[in-house]
Amino acid sequence: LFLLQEVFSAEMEHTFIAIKPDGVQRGLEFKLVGIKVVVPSKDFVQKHYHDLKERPFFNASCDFLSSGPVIAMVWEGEGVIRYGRKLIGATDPQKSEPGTIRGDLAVVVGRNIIHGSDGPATAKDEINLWFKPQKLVSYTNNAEKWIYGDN
Ligand code: IDP
Ligand code: MG
Repeated sequence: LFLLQEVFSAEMEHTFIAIKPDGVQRGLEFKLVGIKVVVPSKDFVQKHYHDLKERPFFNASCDFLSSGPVIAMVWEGEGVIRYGRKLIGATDPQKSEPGTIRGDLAVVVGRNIIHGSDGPATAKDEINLWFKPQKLVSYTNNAEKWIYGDN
C-alpha cells in the first residue's frame, strides 16, 4: 500500500484500460476469470513455492518473486493447465522450445519470466492462495458452444 501511494503521489501519468465485453467475448479458446497486480511478500511467496523448500534455489526464487510487481491471473478452460505449461515452455529457458514464452523471451532459469501451475492440485492451491473466491468472475462466453460443441 505504501508503495502504491508513493507511485500515485508522483506527477506520473496513469491511464485506465479495460477490455470491454465484446473484447472479452471474442477472446479465443481460454477465459480470463481473475487478474490483479500485486507485490507479494517474501512470506507469501514462500507459501507459493512451499513444494520447493528443500531445494537449493528456494530462497533465491522467493527473493526474486517478491522483488516487484507480479501480474497474477486465473484462466479457465478445458486443458488450460497443460496448455498453459506448453505455452510457457520448459523450466530452464535454455531447454524451452522456440515459440514458447520462456524459449523466446528468457535466458536463465532464475529469471524465466512466467509461472504456470503444473497440475490440477497445485492449480487449486495456487488459485486459493493468490485469489479470494469472490474476486473470480464466473461468466458464459458466447463462443463456448462453438469452441466446445453443444454436448
Ligand atoms: P516451473 O516454474 O517450471 O514449474 P519449478 O521446478 O516449479 O519450475 O521451479 C520454480 C522456479 O524456481 C522456476 O520457475 C525457476 O525460476 C526456479 N528454479 C527451478 N529450478 C532452478 C534451478 O535449478 N536453479 C535456479 N532456479 C531454479
Ligand atoms: Mg512449478
